[in-house]
This record gives sequence, C-alpha cells and structure tokens, in this order.
Amino acid sequence: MSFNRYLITAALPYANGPVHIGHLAGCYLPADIYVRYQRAQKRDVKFVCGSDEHGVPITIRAMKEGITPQQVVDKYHAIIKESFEQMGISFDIYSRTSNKIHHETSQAFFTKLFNDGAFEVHESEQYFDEEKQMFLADRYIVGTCPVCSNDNAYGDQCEKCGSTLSPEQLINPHSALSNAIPVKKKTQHWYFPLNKYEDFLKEWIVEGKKNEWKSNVYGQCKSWLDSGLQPRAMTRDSNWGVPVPLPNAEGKVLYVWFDAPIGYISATKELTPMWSDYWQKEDTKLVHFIGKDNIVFHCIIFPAMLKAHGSYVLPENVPANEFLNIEGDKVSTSRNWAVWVHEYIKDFPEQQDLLRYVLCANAPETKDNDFTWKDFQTRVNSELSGNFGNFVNRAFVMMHKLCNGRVPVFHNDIINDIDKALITDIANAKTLVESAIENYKFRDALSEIMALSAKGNKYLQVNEPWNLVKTLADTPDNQKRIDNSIHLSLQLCANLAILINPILPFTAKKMCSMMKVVERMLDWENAGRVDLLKVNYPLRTPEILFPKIEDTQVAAQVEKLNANLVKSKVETTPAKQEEAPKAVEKKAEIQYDDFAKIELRVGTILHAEKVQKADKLLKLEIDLGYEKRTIVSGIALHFNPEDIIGKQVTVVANLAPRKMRGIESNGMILMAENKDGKLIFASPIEKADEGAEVK
Ligand code: B3M
Ligand code: ZN
Repeated sequence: MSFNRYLITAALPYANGPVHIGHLAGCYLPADIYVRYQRAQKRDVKFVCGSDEHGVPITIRAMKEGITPQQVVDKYHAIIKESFEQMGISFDIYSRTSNKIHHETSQAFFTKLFNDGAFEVHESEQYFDEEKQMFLADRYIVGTCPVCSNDNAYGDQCEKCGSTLSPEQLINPHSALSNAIPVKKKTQHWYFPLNKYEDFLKEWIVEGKKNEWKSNVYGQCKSWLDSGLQPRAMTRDSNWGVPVPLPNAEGKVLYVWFDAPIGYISATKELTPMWSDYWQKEDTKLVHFIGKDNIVFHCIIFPAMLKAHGSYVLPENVPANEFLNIEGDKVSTSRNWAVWVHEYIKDFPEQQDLLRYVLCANAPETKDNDFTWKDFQTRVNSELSGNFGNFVNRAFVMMHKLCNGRVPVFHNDIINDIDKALITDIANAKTLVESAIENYKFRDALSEIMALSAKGNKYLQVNEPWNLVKTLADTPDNQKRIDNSIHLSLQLCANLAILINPILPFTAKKMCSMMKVVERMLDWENAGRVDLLKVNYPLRTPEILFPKIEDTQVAAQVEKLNANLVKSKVETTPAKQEEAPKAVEKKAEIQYDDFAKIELRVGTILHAEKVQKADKLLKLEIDLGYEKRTIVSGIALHFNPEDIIGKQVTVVANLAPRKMRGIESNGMILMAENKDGKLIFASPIEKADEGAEVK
C-alpha cells in the first residue's frame, strides 16, 4: 500500500502535572523524529497532539487546591505546551480537550454510535458521596483493612499488606474526599460491547499486524484478545468532562478514554479544513505514538470505536515504547522521582539536543531502560562531543588552517580507495538511516549516523592532512591529498547535518549556519550526495556544537533528584487516572534444567542497614542456617531497616557475587512487585528452617 499523506499523533498528556523525560522518551521524541524525517522527505504530514483535560484526578486536584478544574488544566496545559515547544517537539497543533470543537466532535461521535444502536445500557449500584454529591471510584473510599487493620486501606487494595479488597470489605468505609460514609446508589451507563468487535480485532491485528507491529505491542494485544473482551462503560457520573449528549443524562459525562482519542480528530479539525482527508481517505498512514500503558486504548478500544463509527481510517501502526526509569527506579510523580522537562530547560538552557540525543540513544524501544545522569554525561562527552562534535570541528578547523577557509577542490585524478570507501559509506548511510526510521527504530538510526561520523574521524586519522602539510615542499602532490581529504570531510559534515536533523534539529541548524547554507539543504533527497558544498565556497569558523558536561553538574542533578524525593509512603491520589488493567507480560518458556540451575533457599534477615550515599540500597545480613551472607538489595525506598529484621525471605543462593557501592553482595532476595510498584516479601507462608531449599 502506498500512502499519500501521514497523520501522526502523540498521546495527549493529562493536564494534571508537567511532563517529565520519561514522557519525552516514551512517545514525543520518537514521534517528532518520525515527523521531521517525513517532512524532510517532503511528504504531506500532520502532527497532532494536545492536553487531555478530563478525568477524575483533575477534579480531585481542583478540590484539594480549592480551585476549579478549569484552573487546574489551564495551568498545566500552559506548562506542558511550553515544555514541548522548548524541546523542539514540532506539533502542527497542540490543542486541548476542553476546547469547544472537541466537545462537539466527541459528542457527535457518541451520538452517531448511539443512533446506530452501538451501545448497551446497564444499571449498576455504585458508592456515592452525599456530601460532595459525587460517585466514588473504589480508590476514593478508605477504611480499615480487614486483614491487617491498617486504617488507610483503599477500596481496591490495602497497600500495607497487599490484599486486594472491595469497598464492602473495609471496616468503617469513608470517602477520601469528605470523610462522609458512602452510600450505594443506582446509576445507569452506556456500555460499548467490545466483545462484539473481537472477530474484527482478531482479523485486523492477529492476522494483519503480527509482523508489522512491534512485538511488545502485538503481544499485549494478543493477550487481551485471548482473554476475551468485555463491554466497557463509556460514560461516567461526574460534572467535569464532555456532557453525554442525550436527554436525561444530567450529571453524566463521556468516559475520558472515550473522548481523549477523539481529541486527535478534533485537533486535526482545528488545524485544517482538509481534516477529513487525513481521517477518512484510505491512502492516509495513521500512526499513534504512545507509551506502553496506553496500548489497549489505542489498539483495541479506539479502533473498535472507529470501526463502529464506520467512516474513519484505522491506525497503520502503534509504535509504543516501554518505560524509562530514573537512576534505577520507576518514575513516580507522587514521590516526585522524575526529571521534569521544564527544569531540564532551566538547568541546561539551549541544550535541548543533548537530552534529545541521550533519550534517543537510550530509548526504551524494546524494554524498560534506565536514565542516569552519569550516563547522560558519558554519552554527551564521549559520544556526542567526542565523536560527532569532534569530527565536525576538526574538518572545519583544518579547512581554515590548510585551505584558506574555503571548500577545496576535489582532485579526481588522485582519488584512492579510502576516498571511494567513504563515498560509499555516505551513500549507504542514507539508506540505512531511512529504513531504520521508517521502521520506528530510532536508536538504530542514530547509531548509524554516529557510525558514519566515526568513519569520518577515522578517515581524517588515516589521511593525516596535518602531517601532509609538513612535507609539502618535497611532495607538492600532498596539497591535492589535503584538498581531497578536507573536501570529502566537509561533504560528510553536510551529510551528517541532513541525517541528524530529525533527531537533533538544533544542531543541524547550527551546522547549516556554519556551512552558510540555507536549511533547504537539509531536504532528505540531498543525503548521500558528496557535492553539497560548492568548491571555493567560504565557510564560517566552527562553533563548538556540544558543551562538556562536568562532574559537578552530574552531582548537582543527582542531588536535586534526591532532595525532591517525597518520602511519603501512602499516596492519596493515584498518579494515573483510569488506568487499564495491565495485560501480564510473560517471559519465554524455559526447560526444567534451566530452572534447576537456580538454588533457592530460605533465609532470615538478621541485620539490615542503609548503604551510605545510596538511598535505594539496604545491606542485609541473612542467616541461611549453614552460613551467614551479606546481600545488598535495592529495597531501601520500600522498607525501613528495623521493620524487616527477623523476616524470612527466599534467597537466590548461587548467584555470582557482585560488588555494589564497594560491598560484595552474595546472592539476591526475592520480592513480588505489585501493580502500583509496592514490594511484598516472597517468603514461605509458614516458618521454614533456615537454609531450607525452595524447589
Ligand atoms: N492521557 C496519557 C497517559 O496515560 C493519556 C493519553 C490519552 S491519548 C488519547 O498519560
Ligand atoms: Zn491490610
């Protein structure tokens, strides 16, 4: 299928907080790279996004801060929009779902489905807060845990003992918003029968997308489809959101995951009167860039809605990324464990490309990845400056020294194999980068570009123009060699600018100014050519493209992270709204022999202490009966040392020793991680002998 236009969307961020670098790495940066590349290819592309301004947590935040939901979203919409602009995320439109056009568009969508009989109405009983006059999601009911007597258990779970609960099980249930005792109240909602779309989805995804979609995306969809789909309520009881456009539906709004994806359509409408070409013509390539927690909504629910509506194209691809952790720990907005984009911009003004580089080089494309400031420093200093920046700088400096600041002529009569090899490498790089980007492999694209610049460095190293000049008097031919090596190096610089432009647009722009070329040179069709810079053309003195990151900057950032960390254990509001139940990610099957290699034993924690300058680590002394072990474990943010002494835990006893912060760790302890990231001891239910083997 060939496409005549591209519609690229990036997930609409919730306007209840600023964006962090995990958001950038997850979807905005890859989407922007893809779009900038398509634009350089001169394709017809629209890039739409906006703030997702509905949902319960926004109303709750407003209530807590004593302001209106509109004030909450106004504040964060502005901050988010500015962060994106500053990072060079080049949306054609950044809209918002509280706009009138969005209310109208999503209501019309709902009405069409309603008129077609696509909904089922179900009545159910839900808890209601009479004081606040609102229905309560389970999470907003608190009470005493029937299992461990924790007074702060939620209506869906006790975070202390980990039990899954329902509001009925709580002792003294009360509303987290008003403390009122919730009462049951009947309510009626419109359900979208996803089960009726199973056949369509199976055919479309399982048969059609298996080899096209990323395996993490396909895998999640497959497991959703395998476990069977249920009707899902598309309306909620609330006074904040898009009102349900039906008579007798007062106090009801569209479910935030019903209206939010329609936000892509509304934003396109706002952008161009030709919006329907992008949404309704079959030769449009629609691509949704998202994070992995949004897969089910974009691959199952929204496509089923589009299908039910009937007149829209379906996404060609949904290249979802995994998560980016920070310094070894999951991003948590409630604990403030995050690197905020607006803060990065403040601390590293005009250095957007450093972050773009690191987030692309380390993008969580196939698995969760870790961002550390140390790695940021290494990548910037040794890769970006040491390789790319260094090459460009050397080529320019030498041109000024040895060729009068002008592009020297290329002498075809003395072209050699090394020149030819570089010319081929330049041509090949275009194809390689192109195919990587087309296939959403942005890390690969970047590493091809870096490999090309490394070849440039090597080329200069082998040619040694700085030595050739020393023997110029004896070997006049040397000037020709100097000319050729610098000529080709400069053509390579021009190529690097074109190739890097989608990823590091600020750098590409600087390079254009150094080369005194207009930005049209960056058109993709120019890549691969070695005649981009005209002979005799005077070029500017080089600018240093990338600064060095100092140790003190790294230390300051790490300190800032730790200082901002909120040590609170109990979250009062979930960080996320309307989360989808997660499809379980399963590992590949193993043989018994693989399992039998692991020696698991029960141990008792004798002693636990914090590891200095490592706020995540605890140093444990564990009694295995036949010996005592020191094990360093990354659980310090979850447990106080004094609370775990005497606990039994399962130990991987034959794990190779590993040094952590100078302490040798001899084994590992097993923990279960709950959905919300809380750790639970994986210990025997009954007391076992120290050293008992688990098998
Ligand atoms: N607002 C983003 C999130 O999970 C959610 C995306 C909507 S995309 C239509 O943060
Ligand atoms: Zn409990």
